[in-house]
Parts: sequence; structure tokens; C-alpha cells
Amino acid sequence: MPDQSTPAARIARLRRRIEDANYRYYVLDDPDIPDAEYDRLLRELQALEAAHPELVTPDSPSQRVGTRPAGGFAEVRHALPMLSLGNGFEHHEGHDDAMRYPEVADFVRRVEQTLGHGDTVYSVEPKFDGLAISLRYEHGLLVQGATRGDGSVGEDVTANLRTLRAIPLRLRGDAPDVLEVRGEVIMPRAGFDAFNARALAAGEKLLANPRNGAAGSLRQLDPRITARRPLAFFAYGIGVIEPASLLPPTHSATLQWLRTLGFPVAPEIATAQGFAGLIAYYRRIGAARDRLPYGIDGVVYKLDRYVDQQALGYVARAPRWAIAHKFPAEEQMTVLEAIDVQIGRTGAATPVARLTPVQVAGVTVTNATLHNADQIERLDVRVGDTVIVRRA
Ligand code: D41
Repeated sequence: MPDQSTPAARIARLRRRIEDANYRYYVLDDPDIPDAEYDRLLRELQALEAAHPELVTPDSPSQRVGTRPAGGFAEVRHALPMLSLGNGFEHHEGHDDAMRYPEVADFVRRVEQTLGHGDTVYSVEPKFDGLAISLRYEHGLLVQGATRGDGSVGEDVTANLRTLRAIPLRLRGDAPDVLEVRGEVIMPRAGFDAFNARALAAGEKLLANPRNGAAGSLRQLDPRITARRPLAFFAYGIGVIEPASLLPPTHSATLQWLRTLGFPVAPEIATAQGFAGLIAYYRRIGAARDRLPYGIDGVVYKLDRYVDQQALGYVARAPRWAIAHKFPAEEQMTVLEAIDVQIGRTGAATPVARLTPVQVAGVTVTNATLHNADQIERLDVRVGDTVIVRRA
């Protein structure tokens, strides 16, 4: 039995309870205490630490929000570069899947040619529409968090990333000497909607979309602002690991291991075999896209076995063993070419925007109803403007 009579013992117990609650909520997606109870535990911890400042440690759940705004963000050179992903798209003129998804078919062909066999196993994952980051842990403690930047050099946003409860300040269980975890910071849909509803009511600036919301939140100089933003995190891989012998033999086993260390891993991640398996996953996730609590812009296929990844190698800064398969864009920029007025059967006048044709969510859009003259005035839209067309 831990000694509950000392403040040190009570503090240790509170920290473990709060860390477990975070793990249950963000990693297992199975919360075990109500928000109010969580807040009460955190307040009790804060009060005890205020009374015993010598007991405060940097990995305490009370230490997520630093108080000092930073002067700017230092550059971080990634110990291992953060690679980019090649893309595949949907081609509507295709008559079979190999023609509809030629980049994916080429990718699979190269993989099978290089390995000398078919029925290859892939890790298949949602492609989050967020901001890629890298988290560095030394002896189990979070020491640095950086944006991807250009892949070689990013920005040190440690103070901001520490405010995300989905990001562990300390690894659970046996920690490697060094571990870099790569993943995406996102703003889930519900949080985005709630944020904008409040901003609208307060007459404040709205976030353009969840991706901008995530990126803008991490760029705040004051971590207290980041702390109030509804951000989440999902791990998608690792960088440096020491000792390297701790690395499991496959990507999918690595993601399972990251979960045990305390990192959220997307529940939709699975494994699939061969071209047909990849396309079945693409369709399954595409069909569920609108029901997911976060925005995704496609899926990612990765050769699962690390020895197979090595055999495929890299082109420029992109692995030949992975590819992003993008969904048709739900948002597209185009140019307003003219505004015509349509007179309906009832005699009502409806202005219609004539647009340079663009593909949005798989259909070609050439017109958009502007509803009425008030709307045009309010939006201040003029011929020649670049406009954003969004699937609704
Ligand atoms: O969800 C994502 N956005 C995601 C991004 C993902 N699930 N996996 C990814 N895997 C990689 C490699 C294979 C290169 C390690 C990625 C990214 N890269 C990535 N994110 C931003 C640039 C590249």
C-alpha cells in the first residue's frame, strides 16, 4: 500500500489516476471517469503542488500549460527526415479498378515485382487532414515536439504540443532510450463546430476549416491559447529509436506497440492484401468518411514488413513502399466567370454563379446558386474573384 499520509504519495497517486484517465479517453476511446471528476483530480493535484513546489516535476499533468509566451519558434533539424507521400487519385474515365486508380496499380505492380511475389500485406490507414509533427522522448520523457516543416527542418512547438492531453508527457511501461513518434495533430469536427459556434456568437474570427484550425493552433506563441483549442493527435509511425532492437518487425506491430506506450492510434487502421484489398479498404473508408469524427482526405497504404520496405527504398524524399490514395476533393478553388439571373416559374429572381469548371467530390461543378441579391452583397462577390466551392 502506498503511503497516503504524505503529500508526495497523494501527488503520485493523483498523477497516475489522471494519466490513466487520459489513456482511457484518448487511446482506448473508453473513458472511465466523468469530466467533472477529472477536473476535480487535476485541481487537487494543482493545489497540492502549489503547497509543495519542490514536488513539481515537468511530466506532471499539471504542467501541460506553460505560462510564458515564447518569443518565436526555434528551428529543429529532424534527426531522421520526415518523408513525403506520393499520391494516387480517382480517375473517372476508368472502366476497371486498375484504370480508375492507375497510380495505386503502378505502386502495387512495383512492390510485387521488387519482392517477387503477390498477396503482399499492407498497413492501411486513414489519411488525416491535419498537421504532421514529430515527438521526441528520451528515457520516457517528452523532450521535444516539432512540426514537419519541409521534412528536414521544422519548428519547435514543444510548449504548444504539451498542452494536448492526447500526447503523453511520459511513456507508459518500459521506454526506449530514445523514441521519435510521428503523427498528425487534427481538430476533430465536433470541436471545430463548437469553436466556430462560440467564435460566431462572440463576433470573433472563424476558423476556415479543421486543418487550418489545427495548424493555426500550433502556431500560437502563447500555449494558453493552444490549450483552449480542441486538438487531437494520432500516431502514424516512428523516426529514431534506440536501441533499434526494440523495433517490431512490421509497421502494424509498431502501431500496436505505440498504443501500449500511450499514443492514440486511429481505430480504422487495418491490414489488407494485394491491390483488391487496398481498393476494398479505400471504398470502405470512403463510404464511412462522413460518419467519422474527423476530416480525412484519403487513405494511406504502407508495406507492412520493414524488410520489404527496405527492399523498395526511396525516390527523392518519398518512400516507394507507401502511397496516399486521395478521395475526390470536397473543396476546390475556381474563378467566378459571370453572374446570371434566372427567373423561376414563380417569377422569383435567383442569381447563379457561372464558374470555371472544377471537380468537386467527383462531380464537375460549373454553376452555383447565390440565393439572392442580399447574399451577393454580403459576400461581396464579383466577377473575376477566386472562390472556394465546397460540397454540401
Ligand atoms: O494520416 C496521415 N496524414 C498520414 C501521413 C499517415 N497516416 N501516414 C503517413 N505516413 C508517412 C510516411 C509513410 C512517409 C512515413 C503520413 C505521412 N508520411 C506524411 N504526413 C505529412 C507528410 C507525410
